[in-house]
Amino acid sequence: MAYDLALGDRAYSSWSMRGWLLFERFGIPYNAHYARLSSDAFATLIEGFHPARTVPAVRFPEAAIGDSLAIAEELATRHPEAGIWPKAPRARALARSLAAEMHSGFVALRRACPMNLRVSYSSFPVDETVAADLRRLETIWDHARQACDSDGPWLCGDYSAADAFFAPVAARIAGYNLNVSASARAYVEAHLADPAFRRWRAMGLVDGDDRAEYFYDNPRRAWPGPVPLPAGAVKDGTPENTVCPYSGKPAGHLLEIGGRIFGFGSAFDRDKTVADPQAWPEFIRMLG
Ligand SMILES: N[C@@H](CCC(=O)N[C@@H](CS)C(=O)NCC(=O)O)C(=O)O
Repeated sequence: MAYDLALGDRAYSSWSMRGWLLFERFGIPYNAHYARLSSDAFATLIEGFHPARTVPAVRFPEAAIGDSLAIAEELATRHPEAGIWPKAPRARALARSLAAEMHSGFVALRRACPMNLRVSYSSFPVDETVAADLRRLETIWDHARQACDSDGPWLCGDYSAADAFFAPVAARIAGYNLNVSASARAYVEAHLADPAFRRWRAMGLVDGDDRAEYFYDNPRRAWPGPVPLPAGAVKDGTPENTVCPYSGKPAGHLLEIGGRIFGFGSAFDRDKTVADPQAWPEFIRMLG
């Protein structure tokens, strides 16, 4: 069964990103319901998940709940096969501790550098409290990787909820070009290249107007993650496909890539694909 999942602005809502990654990254079925933060639509959406009052929120058959850490634990209990927490006791204990520290900590970093997936600054000076948060991240990330003998990119072996919890931190380090060690930067790069992260960001780039309060006047640079394949929305042309690869709806909204035309069931599905074509397995399969 698919759970109803309430989420906010993809570009700015770091807790929504964590919640969504828990479903998307671990193959747990969901129906996503989005509303922009502080909108009337958000108030209506969250009312439907009472008593939750923030996103992410999930409707389980017995109760609706908010709070990303509670959602992670509840999903892990309901779906033990999904691998939300590592199986090995040491890795599992550390992954839980990492997610909890993220959930309750790093206040200076979170305040000074709100997540904004639409921009990257070439320089963003930070004070010593933010620098201390960055040093703490380096310490716990290095410790986890060593203690868990992680030979891949993630903290405690395979991707776990701990990594989902740090994905928005990786986005902040990338977006604000924050100074971290080589090993921390490699971990950030793994997030930026992760297809699920890229899908969330691609949606965040196209799901509404910029919110000025999340932007600073600092000099900007290109987003430091993988460079998307060049693609664009077009009005005219005959698509190679007849139905949308995501929704199965008629392929009426057109995209051009490398001289080829493909159609999608909505402008949003087309635009999220334009934003990062390689992030979408259904589209890549169609592209051949
Ligand atoms: N501790 C919560 C924090 C969730 C949270 O603060 N979500 C924000 C969006 S990033 C929200 O829903 N804000 C709307 C509001 O406060 O009205 C969690 O882990 O999920």
